[in-house]
Amino acid sequence: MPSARPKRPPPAQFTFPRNFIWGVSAAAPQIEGASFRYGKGESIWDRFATRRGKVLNGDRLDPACDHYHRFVADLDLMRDLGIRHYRLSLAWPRIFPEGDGALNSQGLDFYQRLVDAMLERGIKPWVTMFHWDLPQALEDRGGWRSRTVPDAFATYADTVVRSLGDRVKSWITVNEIRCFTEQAYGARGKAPGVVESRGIVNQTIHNALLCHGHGVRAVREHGGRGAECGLSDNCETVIPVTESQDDVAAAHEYFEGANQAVLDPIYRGRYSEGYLRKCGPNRPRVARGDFALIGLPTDFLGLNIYAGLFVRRGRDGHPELLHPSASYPRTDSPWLHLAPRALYWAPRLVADVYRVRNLYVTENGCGYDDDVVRNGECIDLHRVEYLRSYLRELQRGIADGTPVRGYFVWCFLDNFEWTDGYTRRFGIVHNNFKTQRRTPKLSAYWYKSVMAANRVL
Ligand code: BGP
Repeated sequence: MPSARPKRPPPAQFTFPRNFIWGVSAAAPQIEGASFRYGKGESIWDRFATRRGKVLNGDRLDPACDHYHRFVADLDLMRDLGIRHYRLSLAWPRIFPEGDGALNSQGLDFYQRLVDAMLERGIKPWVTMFHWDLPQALEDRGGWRSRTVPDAFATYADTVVRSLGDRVKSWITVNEIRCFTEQAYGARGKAPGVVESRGIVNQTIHNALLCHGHGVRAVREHGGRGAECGLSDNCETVIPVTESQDDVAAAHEYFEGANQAVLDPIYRGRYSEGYLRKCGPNRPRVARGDFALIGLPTDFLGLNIYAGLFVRRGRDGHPELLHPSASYPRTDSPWLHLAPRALYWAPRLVADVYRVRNLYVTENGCGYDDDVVRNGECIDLHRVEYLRSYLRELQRGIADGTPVRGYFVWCFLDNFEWTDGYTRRFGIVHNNFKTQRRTPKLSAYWYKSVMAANRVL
């Protein structure tokens, strides 16, 4: 006899959990413009961009998307696209032009107005305290090599949390430590673009970790009720070539080894023996109390995930890295080959290795140079397919139990894409940099429908 009870329909395929957070990301130096106005101080990126050959076509950070003057219209557009969560960053040199010392109240005012305008439109702010725009004045005093930066950051973090903490409840301390340390002091690709000894590079990482700790401390001290915080990390994203037990175990081992410098101090309150052995005489100088600060408990971990490293169990029994061939599909960013399974494996490995219970994908997206507006439309099919294939893997991970609570597309608007200037477009909204006209791309409308359905369509 068939039961009389009506059966509940199975959950629709590719559905995300209830209350899943959908959002978009951006960063102050990439969109605001007004680099030298309203009391803002120079950042290391403002300076770096003036150096010959550093940024494609000699592009500067001004006017970028002129978001400083156009934020009201940009937030209206966000609201119209159904965006309810926006990850933005604060420009440190807009608030403390010299990094420490005198406060520029116009800078704080700007962010007060911006956050108020977001809340009026039902958009929740997720605020990153630092997204690479170190005040140049601090670089002149040693930059990330020196503890001057964490000391100054402590005051900066206290100041921003005190002044915005009644309205901002989700804080991200710093964005992608390895990018503004290793790639900036150990390679010439990111500001300030100098090559220092390994010992100095390791010290820049340690000093960045101290800033993260101060960010957490500031949120605990001044954030008020319901305040949450975490880091946005660009850990090495490792993908087992096959999902056999052996390859998964190899990926696990590789992941642990590759991400110790940043995640061990934060989650385990120390550098691992293996890391210190690898550093040898170049190990960072650690002062008393550093790990207590760096290891302060956080509420979540943000992951910025784009490409992935393919690993298998090698013949010698060790994890073996496999390199994509020249014709492996890529975006227009040479480093960004397509690896949708990164969105399955990176959160899963982080959660397993470091026992993280709340994860957010704080960035995921792709850059192309040929997003053009024709007849009022920008048909970015490549981006729709990229996002769709990655999100399916994210959903698969969540269905398998990985605790990912939300996802933010990088990025809302085409913007100043660091050394790629205005050439590389990552936005779901097209920006014409001559007229500052915004045109939502096909991917923006597609993402709107995904957010509304809470499901990959
Ligand atoms: C991340 C940054 C973003 C964004 C993105 C694209 O590392 O946090 O700010 O720029 O990558 O990267 P890129 O400009 O290096 O292509």
